[in-house]
Amino acid sequence: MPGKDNRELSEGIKQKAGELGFNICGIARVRGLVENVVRLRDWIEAGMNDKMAYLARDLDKRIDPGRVFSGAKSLVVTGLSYYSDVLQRDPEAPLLSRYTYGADYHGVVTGKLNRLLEWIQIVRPGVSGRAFSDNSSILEKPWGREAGLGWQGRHSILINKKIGSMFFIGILILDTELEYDKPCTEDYCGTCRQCIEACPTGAINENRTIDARKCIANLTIENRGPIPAEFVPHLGKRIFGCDRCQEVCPWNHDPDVVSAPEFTISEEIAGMSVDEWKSLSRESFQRLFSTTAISRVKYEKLMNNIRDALNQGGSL
Ligand code: B12
Ligand code: SF4
Ligand code: SF4
Repeated sequence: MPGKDNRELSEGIKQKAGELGFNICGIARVRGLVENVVRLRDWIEAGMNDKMAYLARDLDKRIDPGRVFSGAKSLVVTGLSYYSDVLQRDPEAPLLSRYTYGADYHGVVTGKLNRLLEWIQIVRPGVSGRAFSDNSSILEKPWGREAGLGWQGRHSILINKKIGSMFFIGILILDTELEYDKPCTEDYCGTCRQCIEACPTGAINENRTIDARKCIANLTIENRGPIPAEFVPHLGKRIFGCDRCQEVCPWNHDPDVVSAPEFTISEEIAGMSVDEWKSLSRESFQRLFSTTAISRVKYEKLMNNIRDALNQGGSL
């Protein structure tokens, strides 16, 4: 396929991605991200993946999407913002992390990517692709950097200069050549260390990785067991995920962004009081959260988190 067609298609993909609601989109050539191997292996050997065993498996696949999808040539990397000014109203209520507001992002992002793929297949028949968003162990943040979308801050999250860091990464792997963006090689953190200083549990390592054994996001979601007693006093009312390192980041203070309407918090959840959270029934849990990312944990885990975060002791 001549270069001009690749350029036109790449421009068309970015335009279509914008029409589908994605805030940012970049394109990278498939390769093995070998520069990540040492850091990744050290992280796993130190046990920093905690109980997320899948992160330690098939490292060759983790760094090379060519081993995940045969014939892979290009990666379209997208960002969909979940930044919102509308937050929970009761300042005493247990805190949800903002990425849980609204619909479960896995389906929203991959749904949009599949529509983008259908459009690509009309323009260039015969192309195959696969959509991912946090449903594989592909190194999504390094791919965001590779596609020119931004840099990984000291808190390890991908930051874009325009929209900050509160966005989901989506990846569409394609078996066709495209025109590629320049990787982001800059570091716009400068001398700032606010996220490291603000992290309630000291989970941020100096080499821009996170010790998941200490991270509240892991302790309240992925780690299905009880939260170790030493971390309970540091939860600060958080019951599902944690936004602290992103909230203090200057790049999130005034992002130039309109977040996806799918991620607006519902009136009912936004208005829940401490007592309503404490007495949340299994039925209400199902009704309120079955279509959100909170359905990732069982009712019992959420109730234990609520108990820990409110520091009540005993069981709910
Ligand atoms: C495991 C995981 C977690 C774990 C571990 C977090 C972590 N930072 O590793 C836990 C459960 C703690 C977690 C928490 C959160 N997560 Co999470 N998580 C993932 C997941 C599945 C894998 C990340 C991973 O591989 N970690 C292992 C480490 C070692 O890899 P890494 O962080 O990518 O860093 C590597 C390189 O970047 C490199 N590196 C860093 N800087 C530099 C510089 C140079 C020069 C080089 C060579 C390398 C390098 O070092 C590492 C080794 O290669 C990804 C989805 C995916 N498949 O990628 C989502 C993902 C990273 N999570 C996401 C989100 C939203 C969150 C939370 C904000 C949710 C919340 N509010 O609670 C928090 C943020 C906590 C934090 N500060 O990171 C988003 C981030 C979006 C973005 N804008 O970047 C992702 C991309 C999911 C998605 N599709 O949107 N998460
Ligand atoms: S999400 Fe919270 S606990 Fe995890 S690194 Fe960021 S501030 Fe620390
Ligand atoms: S808080 Fe500062 S150091 Fe941390 S990611 Fe943001 S700019 Fe970088």
